[in-house]
Amino acid sequence: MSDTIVALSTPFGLSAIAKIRVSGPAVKILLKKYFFKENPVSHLAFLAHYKAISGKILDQVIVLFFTGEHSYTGEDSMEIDCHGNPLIIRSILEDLQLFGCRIAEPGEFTKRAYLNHKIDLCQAEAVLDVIHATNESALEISQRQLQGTLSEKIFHLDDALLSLLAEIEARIDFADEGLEFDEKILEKLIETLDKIEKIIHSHKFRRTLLNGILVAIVGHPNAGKSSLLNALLNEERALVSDIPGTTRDFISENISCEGFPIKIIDTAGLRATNDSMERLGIKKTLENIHRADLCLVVVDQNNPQPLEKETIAELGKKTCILVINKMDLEKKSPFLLPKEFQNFPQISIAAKHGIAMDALKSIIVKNIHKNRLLPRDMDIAINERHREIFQNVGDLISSAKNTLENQQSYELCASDLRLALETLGHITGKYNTEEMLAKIFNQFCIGK
Ligand SMILES: Nc1nc2c(ncn2[C@@H]2O[C@H](COP(=O)(O)OP(=O)(O)OP(=O)(O)O)[C@@H](O)[C@H]2O)c(=O)[nH]1
Ligand SMILES: [Mg+2]
Repeated sequence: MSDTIVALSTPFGLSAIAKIRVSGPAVKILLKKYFFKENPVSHLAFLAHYKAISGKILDQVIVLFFTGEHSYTGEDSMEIDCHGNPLIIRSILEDLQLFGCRIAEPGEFTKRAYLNHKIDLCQAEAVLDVIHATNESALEISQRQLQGTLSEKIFHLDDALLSLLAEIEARIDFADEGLEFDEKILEKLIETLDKIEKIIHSHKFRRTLLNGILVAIVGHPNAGKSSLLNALLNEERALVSDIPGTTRDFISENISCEGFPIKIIDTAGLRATNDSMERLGIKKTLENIHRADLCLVVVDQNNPQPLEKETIAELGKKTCILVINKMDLEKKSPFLLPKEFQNFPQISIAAKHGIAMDALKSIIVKNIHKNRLLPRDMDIAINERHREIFQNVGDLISSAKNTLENQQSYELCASDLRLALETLGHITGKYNTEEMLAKIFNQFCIGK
C-alpha cells in the first residue's frame, strides 16, 4: 500500500460541487507542494487555488485533510472539493496522476480501511448496502451493520467457541487426571448452534427487505386500481380514466406502511379481450400475481364481476385482501360478493377520494405479521456470503456436538471447533484470501 490513490467520489457530470478523494503516503507532500501547508491540521478545511504542475490554475477549491489515525482509510487522506464541471474534474485527476497518484480501483478506499483495521469485512460489505439501499428499512439495517451489529454477534460467538475449545483442550491435556465429561459443554454447544440458526434465518428476509414486500393491485378494468395506487402514494402517478383497459404495462413504486418497506404494483385490468396489447398486459398481471407476497383484489361495489379460472387459480395460491371500491357512490343494489372472494379479509374504500387508506394499510400490516413476510425487530440481514459461512460453521459445531454426545474423542471435537473458529473468521475478515477480497470489493464503485 505504498502508492497514493485518487478518485472522484461524486457522480461524474455537471454538478454544483465534485469531491476528489486522495489517500496514501504522498498526501502530506501534496499538501505542501500544492497548497503550501507544512503542518496541515486534520479536519480543518481551507480555501485554495489548485495550481497544476503546468502552472495553470485549474480551479478554486476547498481542501480537507485527515490524518491517518482519524481518516476513513487509516492513511493520510484529503478531499478536494472543486466545481462540478467534468473539464475541471478531469484536469485535476490528470494532474494528480502526473504528480504520481494512481486512479483507485473499485472500493479501494474501503479496502484500505479494512486492511488498516478501521472496519472489518462485514462492515465493509455494509458500506455497499448503505449506498444501495432503496428503502428506509434496508437503509436502517445496513447502517446498523456498519456500526457493527453483525460484527458484535460474531465477536460473542468467537468468544464462546474459544472458551469451549479451552475447556475441551484442558480435558485433552489433563486426561490422566480424569476430568469428568461435562454436560455443560454440550449445553453451550447447543446454545451456540441456536444462535447461529437465528442469524442464518435473517438471510431469508434479505430479499424482501431490499426489494420491499411485493403487493400487487389486481382486479377488473375500471375497478379503481390505478386510483388506489395514486391514493397510497399520495400523488397522481398512474393514469386514471373511465375507459376500461387504461393501464397496460404495470407500474411499481415504493411506499412505507407503518415502517414496513412495500413495493406496490398497479396492473392491467383482468378481462377477456381481443386487443393484443391489452392481452400482453394481462399476461404480465398474472406474472405479477405469481411473484406477489400479497394481492389487493379491487372490485367496484356496483359492478363486481367474476374473474377467469386462470386468475382465480393464481389468486388461490396467494394471500389476498378484498378491496371494495367506490363506497362514496350510492349502492345500486346489495353488493353480491363473488364466491371466489368470500374467504378474503375485506375492506371498503373510496380510492378516488383517499377514503379508508389508513385502515387498508393496517390490514396490509396485519397480513405481513400473519404471514411472517418480514419481522418487525430485525437487527441484521446477512448476505449470501455470510449465510454460506455460517452454514459451514454450524455444520462443524454440529459435528463437534455429535462427537461429544457419543463421547468418542475430545481431540476430534476440538479439531472441529478450531476449524469452526477459523471459518467464522472469514466473515469479519480475520482470515481472508485475495480471491475473497476481490469478489467483495469489485462490487463497489470507484471512489468508495
Ligand atoms: N366515485 C368513484 N370513482 C372512482 C373511485 N375510484 C376510481 N374511480 C373512477 O373509476 C374509473 C376507473 O379508475 P381507474 O383507477 O383508472 O381504474 P383501473 O382499475 O386502474 O382501470 P384499468 O387501468 O382500466 O384496469 C375512473 O373514472 C375513476 O375516477 C372511487 O373511489 N369513487
Ligand atoms: Mg389502471
